[in-house]
Amino acid sequence: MPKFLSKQKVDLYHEQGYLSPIDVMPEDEALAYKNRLEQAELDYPDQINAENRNNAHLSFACLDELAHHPVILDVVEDLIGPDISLWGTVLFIKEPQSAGFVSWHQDATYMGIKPHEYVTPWLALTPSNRQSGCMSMIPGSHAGRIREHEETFAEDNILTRGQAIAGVDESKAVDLILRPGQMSLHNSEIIHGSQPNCSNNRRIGFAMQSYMPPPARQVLGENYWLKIRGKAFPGDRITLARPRFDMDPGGIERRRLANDNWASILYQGANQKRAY
Ligand SMILES: O=C(O)CCC(=O)C(=O)O
Repeated sequence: MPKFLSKQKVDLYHEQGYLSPIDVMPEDEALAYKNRLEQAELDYPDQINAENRNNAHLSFACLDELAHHPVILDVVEDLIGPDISLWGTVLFIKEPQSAGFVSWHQDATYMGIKPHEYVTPWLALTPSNRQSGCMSMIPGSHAGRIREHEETFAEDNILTRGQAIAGVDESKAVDLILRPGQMSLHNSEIIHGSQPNCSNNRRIGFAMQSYMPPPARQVLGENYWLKIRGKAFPGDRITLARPRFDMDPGGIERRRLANDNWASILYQGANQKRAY
């Protein structure tokens, strides 16, 4: 019995490889989270910035709360079942009138996790639309295989390796337009990307990348996951923990551990490395 989604919506997610939009919270609540995040950026600029954008939920309470939001988790449970761990999070912030973009890619390519049955919710804290550089998906593209990615390391490409799939039929792309407080969810193999932010507002998205069901296993790097709901997974090596408050020293250390592990996974075999 689904907790939040209808059976039709669950089927639609599996058919097209994504689901959007889903109402998570009212706009004023999303604005309150945005304000807390922006205060944290002001108070700890070296801890949250374009280069230090990964796994901030391990040391900042507002992001930890979002990663445990009951609506997000009920939707995730409808898609992957009741035993859920979180691999990590990424703050995808595009500043007003900025050139940063995300090339067509499939998340599963460099995550070192098998099988690929995991899901990424992307929560908007500001309007995400064509002008501000929302995500676009190629419906059904998860049903094939992992495509070849060229590692461009292009300056304005905000992916780790600037990895890009060539020859995507862009006429099939669907824009995921979200108001603050809405989320999309996408499958780890779907081809997706986003354009620069041409608006005068920040485009802030919080990607919970990704929630894992028990069959998922880290086959590259260490198995550092945060237990979220249900039973622990057999073989979990280090279970990360929630921060007790912003900049909890234990949380900072666990974030460092998780980020170092990510870097060793995401850049494995790459001939260049960036700061994120
Ligand atoms: O925020 C973006 O524009 C891209 C995010 C993305 O690629 C992802 O969440 O997998």
